[in-house]
Amino acid sequence: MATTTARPAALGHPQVAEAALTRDDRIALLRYMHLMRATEERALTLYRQGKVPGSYYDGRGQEAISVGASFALGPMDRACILHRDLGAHLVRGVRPGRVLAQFMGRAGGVTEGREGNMHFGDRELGCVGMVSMLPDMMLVACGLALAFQMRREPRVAMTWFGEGSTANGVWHEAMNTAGVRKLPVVFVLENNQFAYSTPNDHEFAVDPVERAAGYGFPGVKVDGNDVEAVFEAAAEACERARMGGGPTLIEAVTMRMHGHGAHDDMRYVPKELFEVWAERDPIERYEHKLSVDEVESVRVSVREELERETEWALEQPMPDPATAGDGVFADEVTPLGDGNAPWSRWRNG
Ligand SMILES: Cc1ncc(C[n+]2csc(CCOP(=O)(O)OP(=O)(O)O)c2C)c(N)n1
Repeated sequence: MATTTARPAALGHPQVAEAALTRDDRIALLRYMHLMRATEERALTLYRQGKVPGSYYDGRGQEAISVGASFALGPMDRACILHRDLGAHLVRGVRPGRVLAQFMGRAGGVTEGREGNMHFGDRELGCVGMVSMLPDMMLVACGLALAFQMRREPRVAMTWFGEGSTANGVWHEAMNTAGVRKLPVVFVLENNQFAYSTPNDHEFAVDPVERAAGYGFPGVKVDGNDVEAVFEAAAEACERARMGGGPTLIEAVTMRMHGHGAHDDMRYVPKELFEVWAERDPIERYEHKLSVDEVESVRVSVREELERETEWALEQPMPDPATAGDGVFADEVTPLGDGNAPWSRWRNG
């Protein structure tokens, strides 16, 4: 159960019928949120023990967004996942042990020790490794969506980013490209109130969700601490994208409950603001939707799974330095103009 990718029963390919969540779907949503939190808590402990090199970045308090949005995707869709969105990796089937091994630079990690806790993604599960914390992944998602559109495939590309990205030029380029070409792409803006230490009122004069209309597509604002609200908005956006209706910008309003990274004590966050958001914890809120027994069984199974997965991750060796170059470059170079070059299919008709 732990390693399977639960999909909402109502969501089948090629089109989304309606976003009706079953009881099992709801249990899966809670389970993935718990799994994300437990994995990140464990990663933080490993970081403090000196086992995770560099800094460490998590998505504490934002679990409903990556879990709810990615739950609306089908197996053939693609996800460009950022550093606050571990839930999306888990929903797509990445085991927590591989994530922990990844953070520790072990051979059992997703990139087999070639990277730390940022730029990883299991391509076979449709997860694209992160290029940057800023909006560059929006353009990667646009590229994927353009390929789906050209091949007439009913597939969707989804990506996440913080509200700080909306002040970066690439954000506007991606919004424009998606709007002009009506790309099957879903942009999930995680407004967690701060871009590092910069608060919302120093980031933009107009709520960025309103900008979507200026680029010719819908912008939808949802409670980012309500996993079902995020899922419903994402399912609708995916359906529109699959039907040829183009992109959607979803603004999910939330709060970053940890510092920007493990090195940041977030002393710039007003205590009262933090307390208000602590009352809106997405996991605690969602637990009220399920029975006491269901909640307890999710908690116990996640706890047990994390123990097993941590043990497995710690057993993984460091990578063999002789393999450092493996997979970094393509084994064979295809000369330009060769019939096998990816673009020649389009150019030669
Ligand atoms: C082009 C560029 N500028 C600045 C940075 C440094 N930086 C990394 S994340 C970040 C803030 C991002 O804020 P936001 O987009 O709101 O995401 P959050 O961290 O809040 O999830 C900054 C300034 C960077 N990595 N790249």
